[in-house]
Amino acid sequence: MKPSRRDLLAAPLLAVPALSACDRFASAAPAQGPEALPLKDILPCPFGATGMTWQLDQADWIAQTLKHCSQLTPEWEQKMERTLGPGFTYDFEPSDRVVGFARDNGLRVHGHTVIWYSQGAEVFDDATLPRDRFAAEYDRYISTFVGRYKGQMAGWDVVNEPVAEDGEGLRDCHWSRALGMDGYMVRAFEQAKAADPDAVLFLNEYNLENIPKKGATFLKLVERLLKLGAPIGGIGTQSHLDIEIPAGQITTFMRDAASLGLPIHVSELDFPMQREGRMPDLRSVADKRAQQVARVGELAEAFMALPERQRYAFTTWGLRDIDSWLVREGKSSDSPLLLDAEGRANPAYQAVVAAVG
Ligand code: 9MR
Repeated sequence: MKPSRRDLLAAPLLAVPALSACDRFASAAPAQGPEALPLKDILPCPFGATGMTWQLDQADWIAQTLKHCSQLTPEWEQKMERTLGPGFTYDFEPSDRVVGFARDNGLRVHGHTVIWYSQGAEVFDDATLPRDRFAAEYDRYISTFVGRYKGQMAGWDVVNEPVAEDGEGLRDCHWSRALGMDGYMVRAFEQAKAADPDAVLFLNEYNLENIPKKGATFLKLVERLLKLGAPIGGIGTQSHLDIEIPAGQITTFMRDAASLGLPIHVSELDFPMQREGRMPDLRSVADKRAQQVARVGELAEAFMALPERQRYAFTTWGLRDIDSWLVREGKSSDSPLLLDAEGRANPAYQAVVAAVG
């Protein structure tokens, strides 16, 4: 006979009469890490994480953010999917809220992101919009948006993810089709520079450490754009780390990047133990954890070894595991960030602290 709902609800209490309520909860809880001292006090550079409007109403997120962070990156509010409406109308209100929160609490803000291949195609339709209107609206968007926060932003991801997925060349997109492959990027940097001359302007990309060819294509692109006169002021390496890459690969990329002499931003660090689309990993949790800690430690060491003027900031994409897009979207549940749900130190936190020395 199928148990009734009433039976099921009563069952746990009947099954474990010898355990107190406390014991039962304790056995289900994961091992807790040690207390995490404020990262902004430990790191020799700004420590950043992301913020979104709904988090501004959460007391625990605010407390942890103010404890650890000296910089904030809006995770979503500054993307065209939020800021740009039909007919080239703008709505910067959510962006204003995140920037205002940071300003009121003494955090510097890193803007993310102005021009991104994955955004804006519905309004900037390169098939129907005359080329001169496209170019005029492109300029107006960048100068209006960046100019709105003139003097308030530490830096901006002006162009995000321009390199092809596998690192073979650059991405074809509505921007490149209308304004030219290098042309759309040079133009975006020029517009941003004119709108806020003091902000550090970044070219931001992912998988640079994970796929050496992509790292090389990206650095060649930076060099070429600089020669073309683009006022690029910094390199953003998102560092959504693949913890399985060989030891040394991260260090090599960081050294190659550093040779350009620009400030570097570890801009979106996270490090899931199981990556989407991979075969299930049958190694023990301890083995995977050791691999995760080793790669995060390598990244932190390579970054901390940079000259001070090249360490723009060290930013994780979310502060605690529960703030991670990977956890929110069900892509990871295995501590992809430095702090656990309660703000205690995950093993990777210790690796970052050790890298500081
Ligand atoms: O974490 C972000 C998620 O909440 C958004 O839905 C998504 C689309 O706007 O973007 C995520 O952040 C991405 C970032 O902007 C660029 N690099 C990859 C990040 C993770 O997908």
